Formats: sequence, structure tokens, C-alpha cells
Amino acid sequence: MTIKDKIAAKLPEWRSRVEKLVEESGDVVVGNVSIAQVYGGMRGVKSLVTDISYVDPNEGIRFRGLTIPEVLSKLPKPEGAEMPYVGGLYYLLLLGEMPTTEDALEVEDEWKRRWEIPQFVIDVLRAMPHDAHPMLLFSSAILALQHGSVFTSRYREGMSKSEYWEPMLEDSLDLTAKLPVLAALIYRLRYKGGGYFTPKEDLDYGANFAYMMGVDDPGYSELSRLYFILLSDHESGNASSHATHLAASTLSDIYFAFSAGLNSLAGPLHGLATQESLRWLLAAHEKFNGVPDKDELRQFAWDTLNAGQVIPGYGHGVLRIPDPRYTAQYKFALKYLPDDDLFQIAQLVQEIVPQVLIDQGKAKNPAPNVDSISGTLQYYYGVGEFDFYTVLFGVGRALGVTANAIWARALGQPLERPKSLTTAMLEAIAAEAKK
Ligand code: NMX
Ligand code: MLT
Repeated sequence: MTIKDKIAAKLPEWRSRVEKLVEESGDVVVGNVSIAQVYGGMRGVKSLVTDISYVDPNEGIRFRGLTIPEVLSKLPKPEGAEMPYVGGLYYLLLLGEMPTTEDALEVEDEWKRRWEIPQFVIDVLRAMPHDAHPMLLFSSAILALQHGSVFTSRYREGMSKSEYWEPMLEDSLDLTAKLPVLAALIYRLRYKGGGYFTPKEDLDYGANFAYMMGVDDPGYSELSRLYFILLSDHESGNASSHATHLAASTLSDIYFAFSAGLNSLAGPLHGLATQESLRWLLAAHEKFNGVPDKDELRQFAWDTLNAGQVIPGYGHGVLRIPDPRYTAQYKFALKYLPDDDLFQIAQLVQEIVPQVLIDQGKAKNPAPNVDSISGTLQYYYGVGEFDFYTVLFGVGRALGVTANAIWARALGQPLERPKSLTTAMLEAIAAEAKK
């Protein structure tokens, strides 16, 4: 059975489960919304549904019910590798079942058949100013790929609603196959003079990415697998997933929708924090001419806060513990680069910054998030161009948002259109509540 057949086989049960829930219990109240939440970025408002991942504030992410250590130990791995096949993770997200090695390889093989980037997309990238931000290049290239959307042509020809998910799957496999190639191409175009490598038949998704980046170190293949898996999904409410879902809810195809998601990933409160974290560490390194002592670093953190800025890589909209995706990368660093200077600073930051944030008394979670250490790992392997890091986040995030988009279409999730109110209306609601 192909992946498409396997999803098709699951659909009847899922469709009737959702139908039954909405029909029989549609008026059951899930939660209330306060004025603070309406003004406060909808934090904590329960208004989205996904079965692909869930973030518990006190535990962190579970992918299809599995914690990160479970995912890393249970997913099949390439021979001799420590980190699993990315294709296996995609299978898990798409189907909710632990893949066999054969299943993981089926996804990896699908990707190998679909990786090619049309020449006009490469030309679009080459036409951009040489100092364009890599996220501008990445998002533009994905928009350009929209030209080949199977969903859009099938829709134009006329297709039944019940079939929407099929071309969505087709486009998603095409898109996810091309992303590491595109990312490496952007990297080489932007920083390495323009030549690029095409993927090798005998390498998996992660190892091929390392190869195309020109990083000749097996540790970087392991890191690439780990990173794409960790960043793949973080339930539906984070900005990039939500933006992708919102755009896709209009029945725009995955290229338009994911480009929208990437555009929100490019903000410093979200994915761009990956580059900002490393920039912050490097600034500390430069200021103190190496690894600062604790007092110097504490003062450096306070200087950042007193300048009205955030400390990148710390805090979270949902998590109230250190991000387990941070912990997984931290363990990787302990094994592969324990003596690295920047890792020493990152460790020191982890010791000092949470208390500084607690003393400042604003951040609800003073602990490190996923972005606080990713750059340190990239830098160690020679990928020192930190403007590029959010592109890597985007390659990983595509796995989760495309899996979600396929299921959203399969289950007929409608156009997203919440209701807004005016301030006067909220004032009236507040006055009524006080009576
Ligand atoms: N440094 C300084 N101040 C912070 C930080 C931080 N790392 N985290 C939160 N705060 C402040 C925040 O700006 C807000 O201030 P104000 O009342 O003046 O508006 C206050 O603490 C309360 O914010 P929270 O409710 O704790 O956090 P919120 O849910 O609004 O925002 C983040 C979450 C992640 C945007 C926020 O913690 C932050 O700005 N962190 C630094 C940027 C970052 O690392 N982003 C990446 C997040 C992960 N990702 O990949 O997306
Ligand atoms: C993410 O991975 O999307 C970030 O941690 C942000 C979030 O979940 O809000």
C-alpha cells in the first residue's frame, strides 16, 4: 500500500468520528475567552484542532503521542546512525503509526523522485539582490514553485471536495522533497559563490542536506536529521503553523500557504530568534574577548533588558519548562562539541539568564526555548552565516504544517474566520459583567 492508500484507509473512521462529535456534542463549551486574552494575542484560547502533535506547558511536545526521547529512540535509523530517518518522522506525522524501516524508506524514496528544482526557480533566486535575506529567497522560491501545484490545476479542472486531500498530499510530498535542496542552494548561492550540489541516491534526507551544504562531517548529517525532526511541529497555534493553516483554509494550495507560514517564521519573536540567539552569543563573545565570567554575562543580559530588548532564545508562549527540543540539542552538544567556546557561553547563559528574567519579573517562562542553542550547533559545523538559520527551521516546520494541511483538507476543515469586536463593545461587556 502507498502512503496515499494508507491515509485513504484511515479516512472513513476519522470522518465519522469528527462528524459524530460535532453533531452530537457541537454545543458543548470548550472554554471561555477573557478580555485579557482578546487583547493578549489569544494566548491560551482553545480554538484549533490537530491530532498530529500536542504541547503540554509542563511537559513539552508530543508527536502523535510520543515524547522526543521516544521519537528519537523508536523511529528507524540509517545504518550506523544515531538519529532517525526524517522520512520516518514524516510517516509518523502523516499516519499516526510508528513506521518500519521499509515505511521510512518509502518516504525517503518518494522524496528522491521529487527533489528537482525547476530552472526558473533558480533564476528567480539568482535575480535577487546579493544581500537579500535568506528567508526572502526561501519564501520567494516556494511561491515560485506554486506554478507547479497539482492541487491548483485539479481544482481548476473541477474536483469533488472529498478528493481535495489527494493533490494536497501530492503537492506536500513535492514541496518537502525540494526544501532541503532549495535551502542548500540558497546557502551556496548566498554565501559560497553560487555553485550547488544535487542530492545523492544513496543518502537519506538529513545526510543529503549535509552533503549539499558542503559540510563534510557525519556529525552534521546527524544534526540535520535531529534538527528537522525536532522543529517539525509544535501543535497548531504557533505563528508559522497557524499562518499556514489560515492561508490553506481558503483552499489556497500548500505553496501559497507555506510561504505565508514562512513569512511569519521570519519574525524575531518566532523563528528568527534562531539567528538572533547566536548573534547575541557572538556579541557576548566579542565584548569579553572569549567566554565571559558569570558577573560579566549577568550584566550583559541586564544591558539587553534595560535597552528594552528581549533575550532571544528564552521564554515561550505555551511552555512553562525548559523546552525539551532545547534539551535534545543540548545533549547533542554535550556529546559532539563539549569543549566548544560558544557552547561554553550557551551553558553559562542557561545558568545565568533564567534568574535575570525572574528578577526582572516579566517573562512567564524564564527557561531556554528551542532557538537558544541551534545556532551554536550550526556554527560549530562551520555554518556561521546566522541569517541562514531560520531557513533551516522552515525546512523542518514544513513537515508538520504539510501533514496538518493534508488532514485539514481530508476532514473538510472550513475557512477560518474568527469574529472581532470593537473596544467599545468590550467596554460594554465589561460594564455588564460588573453589574
Ligand atoms: N526577554 C525579555 N523579555 C521577555 C522574554 C525574554 N526572553 N520573554 C518574555 N519577555 C517579556 C515579554 O516581552 C513581555 O513583556 P511586556 O509585558 O513588556 O510585553 C512579558 O515578558 C510577558 O511575556 P510572556 O507572556 O512571558 O511571553 P509571550 O507569550 O508574550 O511571548 C515569546 C513569548 C517567545 C515571544 C517571548 O518569550 C520572547 O520574546 N522571547 C524571546 C524571543 C524568542 O526566543 N522567540 C522564540 C520563541 C520560540 N520560537 O521558535 O518561536
Ligand atoms: C514553535 O516551535 O513554533 C515555537 O516554539 C513557538 C510556539 O510554539 O509558540
